[in-house]
Amino acid sequence: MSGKVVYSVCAMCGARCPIQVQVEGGECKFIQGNLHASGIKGALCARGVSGLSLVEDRDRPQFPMLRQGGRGEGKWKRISWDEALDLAASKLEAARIQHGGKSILWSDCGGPHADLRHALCRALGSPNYTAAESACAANVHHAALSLFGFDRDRLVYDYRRAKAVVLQTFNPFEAIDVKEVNELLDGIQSGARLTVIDVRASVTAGKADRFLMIRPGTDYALNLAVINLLLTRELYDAKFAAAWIKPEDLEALKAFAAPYTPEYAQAETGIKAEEIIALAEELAKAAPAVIWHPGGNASRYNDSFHLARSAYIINALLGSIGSKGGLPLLVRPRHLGRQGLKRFLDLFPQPEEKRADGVGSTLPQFAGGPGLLHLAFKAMASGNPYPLKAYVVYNHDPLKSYPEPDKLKKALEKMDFLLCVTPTWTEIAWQADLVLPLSPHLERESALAQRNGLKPTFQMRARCVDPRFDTKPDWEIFTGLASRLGVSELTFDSIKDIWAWQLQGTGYSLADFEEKGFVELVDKPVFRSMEVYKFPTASEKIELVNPKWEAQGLVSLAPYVQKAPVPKGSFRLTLGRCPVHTVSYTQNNRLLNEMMPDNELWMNYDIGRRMGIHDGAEVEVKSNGHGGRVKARLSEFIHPEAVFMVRGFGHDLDVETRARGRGLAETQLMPGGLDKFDKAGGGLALQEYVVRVMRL
Ligand SMILES: Nc1nc2c(c(=O)[nH]1)N[C@H]1C(S)=C(S)[C@@H](COP(=O)(O)OP(=O)(O)OC[C@H]3O[C@@H](n4cnc5c(=O)[nH]c(N)nc54)[C@H](O)[C@@H]3O)O[C@H]1N2
Ligand SMILES: Nc1nc2c(c(=O)[nH]1)N[C@H]1C(S)=C(S)[C@@H](COP(=O)(O)OP(=O)(O)OC[C@H]3O[C@@H](n4cnc5c(=O)[nH]c(N)nc54)[C@H](O)[C@@H]3O)O[C@H]1N2
Ligand code: SF4
Ligand SMILES: [Mo]
Repeated sequence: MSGKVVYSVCAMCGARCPIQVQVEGGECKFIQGNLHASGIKGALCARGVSGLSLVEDRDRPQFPMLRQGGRGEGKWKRISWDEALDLAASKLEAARIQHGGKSILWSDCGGPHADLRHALCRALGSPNYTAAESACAANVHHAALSLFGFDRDRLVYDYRRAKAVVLQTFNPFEAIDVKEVNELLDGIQSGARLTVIDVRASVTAGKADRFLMIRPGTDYALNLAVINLLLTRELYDAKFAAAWIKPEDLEALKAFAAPYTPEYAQAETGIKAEEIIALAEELAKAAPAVIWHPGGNASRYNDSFHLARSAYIINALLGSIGSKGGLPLLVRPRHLGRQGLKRFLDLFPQPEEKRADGVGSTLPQFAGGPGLLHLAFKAMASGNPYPLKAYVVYNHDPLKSYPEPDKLKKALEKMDFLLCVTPTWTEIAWQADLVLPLSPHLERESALAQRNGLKPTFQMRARCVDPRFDTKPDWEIFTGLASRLGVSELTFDSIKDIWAWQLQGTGYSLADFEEKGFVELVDKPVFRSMEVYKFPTASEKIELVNPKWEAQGLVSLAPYVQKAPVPKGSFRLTLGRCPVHTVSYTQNNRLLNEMMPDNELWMNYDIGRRMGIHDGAEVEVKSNGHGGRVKARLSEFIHPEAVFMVRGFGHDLDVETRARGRGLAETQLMPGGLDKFDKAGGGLALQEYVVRVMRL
């Protein structure tokens, strides 16, 4: 092919896979996974490919827009970038001067390219940098923190060398990260036994050696039974326990787990006791090359924090924490005696003000991390602990990804200034005072990203084609704001200057990225030794009982609370992903909309037929008087107590011409949802809803 190959990074979801794009005459002709990246193998998912259709998409915001009418009225005036950046800077400055930097709330999609933005938020003196974590993985993060003293991303999943893998509430063959999919397939090919625990037969379940269909919301009972078996049958790794678990904690765990026999779990979960015993025995044989995945999006139930803890505890009992084929420790450049990318964030002191969401103050057990956005919304509505006055939203839509959008819209009225930086229309952007249109990833560069793992890597997002409309890359927007706000440390004239600054002291230069678009700091995976390792907890061991949590009256070993059976005609609402859409981002994408324009409500075939519901028939779904209509999809392969919906549908903005009016928004089914929150884990409980389904 003529033209050139540009190496870059996908941004159609948070996985940020390395890609390569064939560019000819200023157009993207072909896109694939970066062939040099060993975990990618040239592959991309459908959403990655659909990045191409964003380029010419006229449904997206095409120039900076200033609100004219009331919030959400949709009256806009086109302004120039200079005017837009001047205005944004002056509004942020006004908030800072009148109410302090802390009055600025920032929410962001996060991810490995976020350093520059996070640094700007800090430079403004705001402690309130957040991401959608409390609707995603906060419970897993905090489970890891409470046991190991570090975040969940400090452990890697070594699928390739695993002998047994358990995926629970986790569906990686549809909730895709290309590298993870490839590594898991490699592991399976090398003989790893795969167990999938799900309420329905997902694509991942289709690849399992053992599929356990579980009653929705009862997973914790299952895990406690597995812990019980490992301890009572002495299937656990006594050497690992002696090294890393305090004897009194192990005793406490034994006593705690004693009532949770396999028979108890069978009665709760519907999974046969023999199956549970067989699983525990199989894992003990495969140990320590075992992965019991603690879950991705764990904002589901009241006990999701404890479920994630129990998964980690099972790994610890099997000795797989820190082990090859299990969950080895993350490797950073410094573990290799190398210097990582220089961080913009480190240029600014951490603001002394307390966070508006209470993380680190009224919630002292949580530290660092991206905060708890739903609690920041509470602060926005109440003005407590202090008034929030300006809200910056980057690549994220809390009006689709958090429950109770109407409540949130009301709180937004209190903002003096709402700024949205986005490549596509979002509900929140529609409410904004100022919309800054971001160039989609194929049209922009971003600051370099450091990907830690078994092979630390620096990756570069390069521009494949020039911006189509009057849009700008992220770095231009944020350095433009920085220069106007007098933040000289973040004022750069070109992306090359930014990259060169980040690379200072690393031993690499820009030329090193030409060949592949990334640089790996080592050739082979590195496994850190556990011999000399100390966990960063008070006891330097794994804290099955964590004093910080206990001091807050939060029990570390929490009893399982039985799930009541659902009444006839009612179901537990379960949610998830499909392979061709990203959260609420892609429903209006031309290619993906063609593949899947609507979501459906999965329900059990026999139950549906008994209710007189046909496959494909429209049904009414209601939760406490809230709800809407959606098509039923009858399946033999879903638990009779569950219904399941792919999330992110039900868009109603006129500007989203393809997605508008298609499917049902699951957030309609979560009345009171912003308050269903677990103080121990920080995550929302987005699946604690019983819905009624009615034939029309
Ligand atoms: N295609 C695609 N891939 C994605 C994303 C995307 O939007 N689209 N998003 C990315 C993000 S942000 C995340 S956090 C991850 C999420 O990744 P996952 O958490 O794996 O995704 P989900 O589909 O939400 O949930 C996984 C499974 O949990 C099952 N489940 C629901 N309730 C229960 C229950 O009570 N018990 C059990 N055992 N199972 C249950 C669902 O049926 C579903 O198959 O995916 C990432 N990858
Ligand atoms: N009810 C309910 N709520 C949920 C979930 C659920 O399953 N059910 N899942 C939760 C989870 S796991 C997560 S991670 C959050 C996600 O919450 P969000 O981050 O808000 O979800 P997205 O739909 O990925 O992003 C929203 C918008 O940001 C822009 N955008 C986001 N990421 C990118 C990007 O990388 N590149 C570009 N170019 N634009 C981007 C797009 O305009 C997109 O429409 O939602 C959570 N909320
Ligand atoms: S998993 Fe798919 S959408 Fe996500 S970054 Fe990779 S290719 Fe893009
Ligand atoms: Mo997520």
